[in-house]
Amino acid sequence: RRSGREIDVSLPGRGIKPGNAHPLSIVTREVLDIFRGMGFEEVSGPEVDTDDHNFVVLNTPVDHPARDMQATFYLDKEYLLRTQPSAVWAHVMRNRKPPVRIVSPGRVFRRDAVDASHSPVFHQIEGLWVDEECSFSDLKGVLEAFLGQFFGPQTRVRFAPSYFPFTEPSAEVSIQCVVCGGRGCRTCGRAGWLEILGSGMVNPRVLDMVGYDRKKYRGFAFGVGVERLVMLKYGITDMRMLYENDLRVLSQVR
Ligand code: 2NL
Repeated sequence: RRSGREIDVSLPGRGIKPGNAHPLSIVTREVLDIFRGMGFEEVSGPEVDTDDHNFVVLNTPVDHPARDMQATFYLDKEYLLRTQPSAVWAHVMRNRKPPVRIVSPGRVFRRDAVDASHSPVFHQIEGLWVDEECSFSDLKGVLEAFLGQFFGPQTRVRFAPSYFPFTEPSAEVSIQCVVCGGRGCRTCGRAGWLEILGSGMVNPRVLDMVGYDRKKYRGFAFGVGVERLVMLKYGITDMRMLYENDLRVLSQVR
């Protein structure tokens, strides 16, 4: 009788579509759950930290060549946007004695140009286990268990020598390509293997710097890029899709 636009309460409602967590959040939780199952405790820290925590404690002093590759965002002489979540471990290790078994997720920052596989802001998860008995076989066992749970029990894992300032020896960890099964394709660059994790035995110099006795303790550490895991798990070929918040992409996940 008035405008003809009254609400017709007899019509069915429009319905509310349930939302879902962002793929980066889903995968981060999944990874943390797996490591929690192996006794790792989650520790997070600030995205702005000191040069000391981000670099010096991790055996990357001011004149170290590895600093060049990091192209870091400095806020002033002392503070910077962290380049790795393990910046928080300096606080943890200086305040507790081993055993320390922690895993740290977080946003990290590097001065990189954006393309299909690079972003100046991305996400990593790093883990650390320092104990009296903690060997390279423990490192292999823990990382194989993680990759088997994340990618499936049939996953083939490869360890190869590598270098990081904070670990010695270091190993890069690859899985057989989930796209081509190792035959060689675009995703794995015809190698048949995908590099997933960086890892190694904690450099004794890191133990010295946090006041741990290098004769009594040793440990291993690892780092994994969350974007990489998400892209492989969901078949996303351009990393920018994870930052554009396009529901046509995000609502396909779970
Ligand atoms: C990578 C490499 C890695 C670590 C991170 C670490 C931290 C401390 C001591 C020893 Cl305090 N290690 N972190 C070690 C090895 C590899 O990440 O390529 N991540 C995506």
